Amino acid sequence: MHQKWLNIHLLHSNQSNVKQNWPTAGLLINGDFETPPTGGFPNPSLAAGEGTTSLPGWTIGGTVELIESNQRQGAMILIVPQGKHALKLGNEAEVSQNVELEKGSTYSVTFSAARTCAQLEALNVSAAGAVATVDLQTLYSVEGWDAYAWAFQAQQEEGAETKLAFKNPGMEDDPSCGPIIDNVAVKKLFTPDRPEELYLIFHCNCWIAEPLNLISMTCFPDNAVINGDFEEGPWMFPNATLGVLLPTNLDEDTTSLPGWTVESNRAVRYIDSYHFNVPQGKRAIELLSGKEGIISQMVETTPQKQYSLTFTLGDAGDSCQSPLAVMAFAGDQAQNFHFSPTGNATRQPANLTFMARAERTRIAFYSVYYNTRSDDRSSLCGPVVDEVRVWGASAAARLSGHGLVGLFLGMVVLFGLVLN
Ligand SMILES: [Ca+2]
Repeated sequence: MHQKWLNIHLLHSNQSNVKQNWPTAGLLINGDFETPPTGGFPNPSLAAGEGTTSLPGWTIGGTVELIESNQRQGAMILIVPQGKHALKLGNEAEVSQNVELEKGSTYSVTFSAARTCAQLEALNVSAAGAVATVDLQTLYSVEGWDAYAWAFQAQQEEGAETKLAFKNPGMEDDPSCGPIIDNVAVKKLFTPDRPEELYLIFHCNCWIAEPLNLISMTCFPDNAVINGDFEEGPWMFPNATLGVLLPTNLDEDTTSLPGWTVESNRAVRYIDSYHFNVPQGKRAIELLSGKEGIISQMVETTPQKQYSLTFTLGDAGDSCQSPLAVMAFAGDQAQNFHFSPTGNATRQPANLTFMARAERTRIAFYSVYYNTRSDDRSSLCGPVVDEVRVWGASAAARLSGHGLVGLFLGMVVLFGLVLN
């Protein structure tokens, strides 16, 4: 990944004015709430909201409660996503941390959240004048918590700090209810450049194996999709066994998944190759919740020109019950692709051709089915997409009819050029 270690200065907001140098990505100060407050962690047998008077690294507003794993609240055991402690936000309570960020850059914040009561619970995340409400009503995993990501653009001048805040927007009848947060990290996002367009004579991708792509030259615009490999995205903890959920960002200017929009009210899951099957590289997207989990991108196209949308369809390896299928859209074309790999394969290629009608064409994906895992029958799962590309197809079609001799002559020339 892009380990460019710019400094993010984090301020001990309620402790001292000592600034720390911090890398571009990682846990906030006491982002896991495992640093004991002065006087130690509160006694978990105290009534809700009592005992938490200070929180290293954070500024508290309203009633917050440091909770401990296995702590009970009535008949319920409170969920601590990571380690031994997490933070519960009471009615309209807020916790915030000041972070020094690079103005104009996009940052993604990753955090774990759980709800406590079987009521509507939500979490407001805000920074730099932007705010998002993350709906915690849907449980995506049986663990009872999930990791989410949300992105914002840093606005503060150099030397000034951005307040990153989490707030419980609700007024529950039961004040002991309220969302739990844990594991808060930020990452500066890098937006991959739009793929270069090379107008040379022959396109070797269509004809020869991948190692020779080094000399790939095209006679039409190459892949038009940004971040089609999904390799750039939000921070993921090395132990992120549940992946990271990407809630809708349809109404927002920024996205935790550069190039892409989650345009549905349900989230999609960002997965890594350490805990899931990923078709290519280290990251991919698992589509959840059928039509309620849609990712899309507007790609640049030339009107009246034919294109191919190609992508890899996969199985996340998370015991997802079949059938798995993806509905793919490109302009006015739509087609579903069932995942039916041969042998032990965990991936298969898919291709949808379309005629561009405008200078920008929407491509989109959702899961055809509403899948759950076979082992617990309730965690949401689904097909995986990766390696999304849009190729100009007309030139490839012409080549397939008449261009073989020319292709090989051209390749000889290319090899000559490369050898020189
Ligand atoms: Ca990938």
